[in-house]
Amino acid sequence: MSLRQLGFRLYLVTDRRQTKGRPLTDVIEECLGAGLGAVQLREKDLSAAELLALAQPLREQTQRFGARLFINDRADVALAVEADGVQRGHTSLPITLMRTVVGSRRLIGASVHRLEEARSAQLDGADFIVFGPVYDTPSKRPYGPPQGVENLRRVVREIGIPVFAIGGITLERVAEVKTSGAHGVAVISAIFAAGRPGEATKAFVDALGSA
Ligand code: TZP
Repeated sequence: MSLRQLGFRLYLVTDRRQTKGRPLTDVIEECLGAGLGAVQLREKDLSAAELLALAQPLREQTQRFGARLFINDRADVALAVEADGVQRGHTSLPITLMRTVVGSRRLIGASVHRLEEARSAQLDGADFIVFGPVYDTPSKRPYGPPQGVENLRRVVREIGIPVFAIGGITLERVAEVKTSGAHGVAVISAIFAAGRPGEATKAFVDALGSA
């Protein structure tokens, strides 16, 4: 998987509780219209059937805009909706077995918190890494202190596959994140909690540059 093939630098991770009462699909539609290149459906409390009910419209929307769709953890749901890939977390199937399930045509993103985990994910065949939390973010305090930009820089230096920074990413921090050489950023609240998610998306896309 070359950097060119991945095709996105902004990776929007869903949290349907942060949409200010709007349907998730409305917010996603607005963001896709503003140039969003990839969405990860991450609603960990939902059953497979409930996830499927959200994933189906997201598949239709992302396809219409030529954007990628990833499903967090659930390789079965990813296959069911013909998503572009799956995002692996710490309690997911091991990457090698996930690959057996999703095949070589779908992408596997690996969420990691440390350099050693990033190394193993790459060895096991992940297509890209999501590393964090880089900055302090209320939703991730259970994972301990933020990793910081220096650790992000180390991961980027050692890892050949694209690295996305996650955790407390704001528009103002994009310039600092870019100094690490990270391929892109993964974001929840900076877009979902924005007054106008579409405008926030456009600002991120412009700041990140073309994929
Ligand atoms: N993984 C590491 S930090 C995080 C996840 C899912 C939450 C990121 O949320 P925000 O609002 O973009 O800081």
